[in-house]
Amino acid sequence: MQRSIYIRPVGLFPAPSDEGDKAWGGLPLTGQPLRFAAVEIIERNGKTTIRRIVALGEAFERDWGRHTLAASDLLEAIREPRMRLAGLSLDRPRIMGIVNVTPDSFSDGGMLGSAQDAIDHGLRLAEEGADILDIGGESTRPGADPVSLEEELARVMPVIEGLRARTEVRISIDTRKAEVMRCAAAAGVDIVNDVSALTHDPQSLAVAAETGLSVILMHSQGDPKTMNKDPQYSDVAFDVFDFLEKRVAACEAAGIPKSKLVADPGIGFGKHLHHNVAVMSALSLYHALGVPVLLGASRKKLIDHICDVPNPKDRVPGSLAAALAGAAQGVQIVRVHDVAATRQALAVWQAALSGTDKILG
Ligand code: 7PJ
Repeated sequence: MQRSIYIRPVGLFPAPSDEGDKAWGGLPLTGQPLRFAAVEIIERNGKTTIRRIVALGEAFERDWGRHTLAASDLLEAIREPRMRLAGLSLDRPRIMGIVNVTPDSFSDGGMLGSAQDAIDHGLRLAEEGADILDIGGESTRPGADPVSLEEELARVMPVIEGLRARTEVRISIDTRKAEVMRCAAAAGVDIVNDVSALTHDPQSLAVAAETGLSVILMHSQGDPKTMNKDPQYSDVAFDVFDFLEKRVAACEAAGIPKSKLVADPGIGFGKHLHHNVAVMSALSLYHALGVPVLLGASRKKLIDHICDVPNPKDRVPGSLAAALAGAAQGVQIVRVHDVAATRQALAVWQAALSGTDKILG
């Protein structure tokens, strides 16, 4: 099912969130020290999409006819402060550091061959300022082969156990398998990160609910092996919104409250370059889902497509630009390989934006 109206906050500017709701001063965005000055209203009918930017005053005064209820729900979702995620406040951009435990992972594959290396890597990222460590044992990069349950457990469990014993930092498990979610939860992870948004494994919705953990729902089209061959969308940014909205509803129906969910448009997952940049330029749209938004663009192929950098290790500057572009649209979590560099970039961006050095803790 397709929505017929979407609302995207635009004109984001820094402001304390406790200032009251003066329309002329913009409206607060998801409880962050950011406000939005206007909204883009998108009306969609089949293949036709009409987009226009209107000032807040006009958005409120106008008669939206049959769209009125939908429009006010979306606006409410955009403004509402987000709850803490696994205890983490989301009033400033949080950094998720990537800990790959896959011999074939595309950007640091092979480097973290042993569990001890992965644990050391995770501890280093925590020291560099990661708020969350994302541990993954199944490479989901385009073209990757699936991994058996036994192999995936053998890769991730020692790393989860090792890190849990040594750091207080939140840990997420990047998996599509219900059994991995169950074992990881028992070993003390805080968050489930599923690139299939709990669609790959028929058990995963129930198991994720049973664990009581927070869940990151990522959009993807097709399976990793073939997903980037010929992805099809009617209008990618909005098709992704519709998918994520449905997955949020499915989670709520399964007993996972909205306050435990995060939405991620899934850069590079069943998307060509023009799809990826369309999604990146529309990121603030996803605040209307009413849950925190995560962006994962670190060292991804889109940076190569834009700038011709075949080696993922050379894509750090592009990754930082992507993280800042996300932060500028109010994204609450960025998933990155280069934690120290991202932290530095976000801190300077925030200081320059707000005129104070007191924002980033
Ligand atoms: C993502 C992910 C992402 C979330 C991977 C890579 C490929 N999980 N797992 N979002 N990407 N939530 O790191 O390039 O973008 S694996």
